[in-house]
Amino acid sequence: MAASPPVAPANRSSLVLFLALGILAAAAVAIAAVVLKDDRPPRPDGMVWIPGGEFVMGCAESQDQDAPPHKVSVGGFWMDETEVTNDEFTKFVAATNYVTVAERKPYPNELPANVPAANNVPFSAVFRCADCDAKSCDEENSRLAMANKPQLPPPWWEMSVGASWRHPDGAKSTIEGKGNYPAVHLSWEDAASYAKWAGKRLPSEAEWEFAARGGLNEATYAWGNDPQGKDGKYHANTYQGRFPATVEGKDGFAGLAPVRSFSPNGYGLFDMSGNAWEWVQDWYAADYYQISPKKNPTGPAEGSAGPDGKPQKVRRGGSFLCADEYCRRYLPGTRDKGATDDCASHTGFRCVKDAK
Ligand SMILES: [Ca+2]
Repeated sequence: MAASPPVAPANRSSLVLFLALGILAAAAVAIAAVVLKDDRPPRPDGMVWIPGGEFVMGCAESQDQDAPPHKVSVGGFWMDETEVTNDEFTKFVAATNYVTVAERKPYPNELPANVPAANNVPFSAVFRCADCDAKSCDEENSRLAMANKPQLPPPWWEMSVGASWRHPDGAKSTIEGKGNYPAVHLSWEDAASYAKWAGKRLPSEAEWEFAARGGLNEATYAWGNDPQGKDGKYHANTYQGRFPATVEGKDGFAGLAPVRSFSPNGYGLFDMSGNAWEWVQDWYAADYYQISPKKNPTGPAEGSAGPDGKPQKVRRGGSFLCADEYCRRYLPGTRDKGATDDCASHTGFRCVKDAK
């Protein structure tokens, strides 16, 4: 039987070269793994990393609750790229059978003596306006405030029976085909319940504003200093036209828009200006910016009372109803507030998550 032929010298040197290249390639992979090592956990789905840092919080053009602008720093955190959508909120409700505040009877235990039983039905506030006049509403409320009397709710809010996140424009409307729209008619209580279920939390007010500015410290808008609509460019879903009666929709939307309809800010976040208001964790006090700590402020210990006597939480970012002539609270340094059971067709939220 013939012996196996010896390996030819030429084949032997090819083998050595092949082995050497293999060792070099393995070393390169090992070095790259060390150099590119990232201590952060993997990116949670639908969230972006907000690096944290120092910024000027508040609004330079404001004289009241948004003043004075003051330096604040926050740590890094993950934040939802978009407002929580109808598809996302549907998953939460399917998993938990959660019933939102807008879907509950307002007086579950005991009716006040002046409320007929037939009126104890779930409702929420829907923006509805045929011939409202913002100027006369403001004038009337100024007169009532001067007389030390309770102010009237603006006439463009209809207390709509059956309106909820499932029926955003009233009982007969649906969210069919609107899975990628922000979920609205959600109270602070609803937002906090969702966040807990999702293993997330609501942002502090300072975290929210740091994120909204997208790294453009002290810019007027979340996208820089060019006003909304300059040269026909729209950066956010706000209100064009004579508020509240004549909506022109020049930005492409007369009402809510699907999330991601406008360009993201510098951190990759969508709709931090406009579209839907977003609840944050902090209680509200009008004078908080005068006494806020500089590092990771988390708001006052309790909320100041609103018109109905209930303590209020902060909400941020403005909505599709922000009109320059009436309300510029889509600016990143401005604020609004409401009781923990307030719900309306322009309010939703988004969540954040700590890096563990
Ligand atoms: Ca928003």
